[in-house]
Amino acid sequence: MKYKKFDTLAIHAGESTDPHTGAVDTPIYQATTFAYESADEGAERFAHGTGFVYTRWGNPNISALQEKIAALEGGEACLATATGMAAVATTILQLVQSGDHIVASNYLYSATNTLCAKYLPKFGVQTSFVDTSNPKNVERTIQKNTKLVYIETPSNPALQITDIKAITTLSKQAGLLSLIDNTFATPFNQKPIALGLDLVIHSATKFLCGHGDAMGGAVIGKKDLIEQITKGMHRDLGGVISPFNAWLIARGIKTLSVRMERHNRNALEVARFLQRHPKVERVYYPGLPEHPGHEIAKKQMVGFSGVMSFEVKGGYESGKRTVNALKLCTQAVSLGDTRTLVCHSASTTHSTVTPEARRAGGITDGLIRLSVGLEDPQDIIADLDQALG
Ligand code: LCS
Repeated sequence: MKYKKFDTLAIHAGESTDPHTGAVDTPIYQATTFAYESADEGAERFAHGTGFVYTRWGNPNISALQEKIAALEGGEACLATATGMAAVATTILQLVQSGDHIVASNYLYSATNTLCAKYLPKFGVQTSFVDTSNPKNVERTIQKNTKLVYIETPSNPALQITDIKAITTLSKQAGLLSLIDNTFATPFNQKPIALGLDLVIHSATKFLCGHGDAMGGAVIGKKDLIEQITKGMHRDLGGVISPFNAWLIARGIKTLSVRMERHNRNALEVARFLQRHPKVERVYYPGLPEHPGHEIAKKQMVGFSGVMSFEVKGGYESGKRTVNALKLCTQAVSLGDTRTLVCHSASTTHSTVTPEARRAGGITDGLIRLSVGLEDPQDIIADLDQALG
């Protein structure tokens, strides 16, 4: 029987009972290489990809994770990678060639921005960064040699919202591939493939894993595109996820629904508290009606996820002082963990981005990013209150 509901798929998709022991979910196949009975069988595996050969080419735990993520995103296939950046880099490098052009959001995760702005030009690929919250900016930036459009919504760390449907429509009209980083939303809150987008990318290190204990990435889309990336750049560049990390992330995803419901609820409560606080200049959370992307977010998201940013009055020093005074919320990069993580963006995650690019991406000096965890929201609020005070 084929199950279709999200909660059921999160638990059952990709899992298989071990035929040798009856272990109910996929055991960990901590192996680099897989024996074949004869040279003919080896030749068959190499030629047609039937069975496993070498973990850089595939492994039962990686397959299990890929099947689970593809099912949740509603995509035909998925490639799981060692990190989110391995997914971003491998995908883009496979799809472009010298002379191509990319249109991208001017508020991408910092390493994705660096890849497009600093490294791709070395291979003759140029990127135009535009404010994709207005799709007209994308439309007017498309050139004859544009190959793909790359968006991130909600974006890291300032939570800008891009209209996925509008980007899909204009990409299709122009014959371009459309890509989205869906890390912040997760497939629980947002399903870009159902809105027509070609490829969905994740840092699985975040909410998909959910527990801050494994790095991973994923790209999901049509079978032929995923196969092209898998059999192309991925195998040769080698950004392969370890079987143990694939297993940990697959385990994390089993509770994705319950965790995301709680992340959504806690974050909304914390955002409302911060919005009322006299020391807070502004709160960036798409769940608040005052957010400029709220109406679009409401249209394309089930919930608004667990990450927000807020600006404290007093700029850079005040931002640092506030995070230093927190006791329950942990100062650390990353997001999507069970515990609340907090980070002063200008001095940490975005310190390598030029100040101009930072400002263009909405990252002001006093901006604090908060990944609201699964603790009791009253305890999180009390900690923020004492730190701001
Ligand atoms: N995409 C987004 C939206 C991200 O937030 C990150 C990492 C990545 C891609 C890359 O994923 P990774 O290779 O780390 O698995 N974001 C981080 C952050 O905000 N703080 O530390 C890492």
